[in-house]
Amino acid sequence: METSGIRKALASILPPQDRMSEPAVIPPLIAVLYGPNINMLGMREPEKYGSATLDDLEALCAETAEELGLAIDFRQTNGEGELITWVQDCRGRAAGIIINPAGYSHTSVALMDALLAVDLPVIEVHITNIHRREEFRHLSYVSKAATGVIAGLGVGGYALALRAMAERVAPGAAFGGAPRTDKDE
Ligand code: DHK
Repeated sequence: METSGIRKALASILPPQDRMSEPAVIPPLIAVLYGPNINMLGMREPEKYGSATLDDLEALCAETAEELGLAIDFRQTNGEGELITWVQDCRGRAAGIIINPAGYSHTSVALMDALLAVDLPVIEVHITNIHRREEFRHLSYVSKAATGVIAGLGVGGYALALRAMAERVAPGAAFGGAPRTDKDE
């Protein structure tokens, strides 16, 4: 009996979990993390941050991730400790991190250390061009742990960040490894 015949015969007698099926490719998980005051997008200084809300941003990221074959875990917090814990939780769980650390970009050595510790591709995104703004915004500690930085392109910067991330982690991508499947581990 040829292979397809064996498969059909087995499929009819074995319980579903034992059948010889094609392995399903698991989409790489990207953590999309936001720091303080990003929950106020849309009402916060719209002349700088634009009119899109956090919900709009989530919809944009979800749509772009689906198109690229990525899974995303989208979260926002105002707390530095919580943001650091979320970064730590990415180790062994996520394939990459896209982060807008907001005000913590300019103050948090601890957040930089957490991003270095997890050893994942990191893309830092700022809605505004921090280099055209006050001098205290020009330094980002997080940039020292980032693979790349996008600043000043509005919320569209997150779609660009997801595309850049897909080039690194998606199955068969330019910088990616072999696809993970449900038969791994
Ligand atoms: C957002 C913030 O909340 C500021 O603290 C940063 C960043 C800039 C942004 O442009 O997305 O300085």
